[in-house]
Amino acid sequence: MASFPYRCRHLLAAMLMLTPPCLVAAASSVETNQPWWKRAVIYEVYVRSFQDADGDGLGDLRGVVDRLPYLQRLGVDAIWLTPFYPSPQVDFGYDISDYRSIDPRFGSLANFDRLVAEGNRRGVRVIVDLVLNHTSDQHPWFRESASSRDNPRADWYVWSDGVPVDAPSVDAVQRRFAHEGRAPPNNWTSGFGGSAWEWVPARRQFYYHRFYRQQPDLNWRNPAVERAMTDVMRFWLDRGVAGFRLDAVTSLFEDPALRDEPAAGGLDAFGMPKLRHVLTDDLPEEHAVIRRLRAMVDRYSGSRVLIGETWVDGAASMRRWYGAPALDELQLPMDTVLGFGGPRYSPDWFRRRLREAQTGFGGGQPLFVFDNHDTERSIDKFADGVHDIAIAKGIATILYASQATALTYYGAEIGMRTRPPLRREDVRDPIGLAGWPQDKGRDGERRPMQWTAGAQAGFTTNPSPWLPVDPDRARANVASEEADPASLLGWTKALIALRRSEPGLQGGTMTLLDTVPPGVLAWQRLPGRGPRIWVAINMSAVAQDMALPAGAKPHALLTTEAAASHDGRALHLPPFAIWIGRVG
Ligand code: TEU
Repeated sequence: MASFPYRCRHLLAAMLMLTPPCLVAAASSVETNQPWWKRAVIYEVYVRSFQDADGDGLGDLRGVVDRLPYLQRLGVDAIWLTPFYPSPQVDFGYDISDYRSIDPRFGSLANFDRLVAEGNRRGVRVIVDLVLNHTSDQHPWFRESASSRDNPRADWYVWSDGVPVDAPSVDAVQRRFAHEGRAPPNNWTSGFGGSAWEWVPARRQFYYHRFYRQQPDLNWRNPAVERAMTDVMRFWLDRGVAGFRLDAVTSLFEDPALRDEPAAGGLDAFGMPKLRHVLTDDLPEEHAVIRRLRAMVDRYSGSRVLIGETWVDGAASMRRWYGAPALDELQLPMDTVLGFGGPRYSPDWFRRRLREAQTGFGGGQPLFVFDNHDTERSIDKFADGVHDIAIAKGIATILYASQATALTYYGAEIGMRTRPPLRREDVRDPIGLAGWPQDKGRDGERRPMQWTAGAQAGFTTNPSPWLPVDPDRARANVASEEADPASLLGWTKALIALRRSEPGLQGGTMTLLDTVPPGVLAWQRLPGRGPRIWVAINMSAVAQDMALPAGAKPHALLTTEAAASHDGRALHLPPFAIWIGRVG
């Protein structure tokens, strides 16, 4: 079990909360019958940016092995590794050209096996990212498929003859993407710029790509594709992975009739009409495939887990991704609405969404996530410029003290900031090149991990890392925050330790509290056994008093340095303070 960063020696001091964030209770870990992933903390390692062990300026698998002790200290149960497979790196590994190997830039299969073994020794499981929706255009499957209309893999991707360029259905936008007298078959757009259709002269046909043109979509209506991908999954399961994070999993299928999608109004960052993706995303055909993949994974021992990148817009769709009520599809579809949909740091939004996750997911286990390699870091999204760290502590509290599996992203625990490039010539992410200046791409949230305040932040010895380290490393880095219990890292460690040790934060039920002062988000955790817990977050810049239940015997477990306290009848919450405790 992770060691606690600090303890309160005297109960009185603890009750008065005069000290920095203070962990009072240190009960030993509670045994539960739940599968490991239900109470897990999962940590996304963006491999390119985490730790460079060989000095080439790019993170690698040996680097991750070197940092396992840190992850263990933090209390991480599993890491999700972003793609490390051989790849042309057009989309930094999400364009895979060989699913059963390691790109030499990141290491070797021997390095991978060592990471799994060392990780297991330290209680850190390894989850791999798997891209089922598309391959690289350099994958042998696609090269073969693109070579003619009658090769053995001719039907492995989504091909179309298109339509005559002068057909009445063809609009001006489609006409721009015409070749040899043929226009794309419909108005579908790529999420990464331009038409979703790319012409291949050898076949005199277009192929569909939801993402870059170098990422052709596989044809999941072809059972051979499913068989091939199932074999890939077995390959990694046999090597000991704890599960998969399934990339873009909601877009495996497209409308077989290739009908136009309705316009959503306006233009995207690349100048294409915005569409409602009702015919290329979240189609019902998906679910039979996911059920079969889940059944296969379930035949392995050790509760292997399927995590889904599920950008869907509400609980009804989430229930389908769990396969409710049977719960025979993804164990952990990401709740992207809670984590990425919120407008600002205010209780109403979170109260509604947390309640929805508790009651609206058909019994599925929520997976909360606020940060990843595709989106602005949550600290920048919610910060007010004055109370940034206090706000980040509030987000961490929602993540770790609610009844959900927690998914975090490297650097969130130290308050790393989003730092997009200032000049177009510095951009590495092709989205930023195509979308500049409206969309600067995703480099900003992918900067090297800040281990120290040193020249290359302890990430690499190379003077030119693949993305420059952020000057903010002097303020936010592991070395200084590990030494400071009042830091964001100190708070995060204490939260995770409490989550592991306190029965009230494991299992049981979670109820949002409605009778709270303005600006306060609070909930109750009621375990099967043991005292109930209250978690109260003052999200406002005004001090608030919150009444305790009659007869409560409040006992603080963890509070921020803002000296949240109680007098037996009410919690006193200074601006942005957080109080977690037993209320009897
Ligand atoms: O992202 C899928 C996804 O929906 C993205 O389009 C996301 O909305 C976008 O990156 C925001 O700018 C996954 C991966 O997480 C992403 O890194 C890949 O680029 C993408 O799939 C293609 O594989």
